[in-house]
Amino acid sequence: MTSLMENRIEQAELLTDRVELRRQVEFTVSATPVIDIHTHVFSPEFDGMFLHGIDELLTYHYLIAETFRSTDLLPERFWGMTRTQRADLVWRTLFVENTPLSEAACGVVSVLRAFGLDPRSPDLDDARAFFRSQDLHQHLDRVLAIAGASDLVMTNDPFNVREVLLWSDVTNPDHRFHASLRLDGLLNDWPQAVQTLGRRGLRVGTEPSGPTVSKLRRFLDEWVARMKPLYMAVSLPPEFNFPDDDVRDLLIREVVLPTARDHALALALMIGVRRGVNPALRAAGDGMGRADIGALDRLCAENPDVRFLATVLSRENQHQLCVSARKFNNLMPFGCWWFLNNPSIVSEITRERLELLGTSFIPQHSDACVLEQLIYKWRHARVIIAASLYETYDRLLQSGRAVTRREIVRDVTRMFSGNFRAWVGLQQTPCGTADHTLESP
Ligand code: RAT
Ligand code: ZN
Repeated sequence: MTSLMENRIEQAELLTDRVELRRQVEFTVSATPVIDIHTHVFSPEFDGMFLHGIDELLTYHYLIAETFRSTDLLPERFWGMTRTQRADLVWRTLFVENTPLSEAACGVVSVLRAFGLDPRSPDLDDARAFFRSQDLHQHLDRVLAIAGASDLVMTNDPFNVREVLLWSDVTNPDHRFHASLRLDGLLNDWPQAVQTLGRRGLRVGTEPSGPTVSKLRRFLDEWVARMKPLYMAVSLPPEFNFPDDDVRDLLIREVVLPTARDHALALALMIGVRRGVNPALRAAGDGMGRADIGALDRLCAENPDVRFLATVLSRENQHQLCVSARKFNNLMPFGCWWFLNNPSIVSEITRERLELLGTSFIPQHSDACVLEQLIYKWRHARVIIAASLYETYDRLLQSGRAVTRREIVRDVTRMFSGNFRAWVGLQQTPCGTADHTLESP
């Protein structure tokens, strides 16, 4: 009897009308809180590293690269300017003298509109006055609420002198901000790492042998204890290989993977960045290349007891990453990274992932460096994710199986937070998502 009734209720809830289906998907995707699993936003306790406001937004390296395409200014002149002068130049070049069509420029427009500011303003006076007048903590709450982000993961670098100093003062960071232990400093420039560690009194040999490995294991243990990271992470060049006969391979095998096992920490691999292609542009001068996904396959196959998160920077690698994830259930694809974070490519990748992996992936991370970028990165991402998901449900409907609203909520929650929580063992806290309720429009 009960199951008959349940069946009837379930039938009544089936979304068989396409217009209603689209409405429900769009609503659910826009209202479901997300865990932003990779950002460069710091919590306010990290004094000087918590970036926010219009000048930081405009001097984002994505926009700096674009500014150089529309001005003859030499990089050294640009770097000789103050932050305010740089922001003025970017505004004039990309927003006044040109139409802000690129994704990064359009993002600034979305942020300004979210606060009722004029994106056609000839100067930054009003925007600066607005951001100056905000109470920082209220502003943070407001931005997170608009972005619908319940939690953020920072990028925390134990090789960054400035950050290391701050960690000794940060005792009680905002509970919505979580750490990730970034290993670029260890894995991507070993000679430099030897020097940095030496300056901190940790003498390690240039050829990492037994004693050096023990010291490095202790070094990471200490940082794990201090940061309590949700995962460890490294960005890698397109040439990354596994196995390999270089120092990085040895460090991964002897130091990083044992640390991952000991602390039950996932390892995030971000593959495909070619640093300093044009060094004169500094952070704006990084490029990319196609990676060998076979290396990732071999890493996952050799280490079935370690969970890997992976994102790859080349569009050409995306399909193969999905196929690898079908082979290895210790591999979680995440995000549309950096140069991929454009609507056309996010749409393609998200549809490809839904088709190959169902909901067993993490569709996006923001990579935001400046607080308010969370607004546009998530607003824009949600529009594309909703469209891709609607298309997928619609195909299912045409095949003969409708979904219910409850199933949509379950699916979106899994992709926006559930997969990540399960992967890194992050419990739901009572305060984490209290503000977000899924009331139908
Ligand atoms: O995506 C970016 O904004 C890059 O500048 C990097 O931060 C990259 O995401 C990284 O984490 O190395
Ligand atoms: Zn990043």
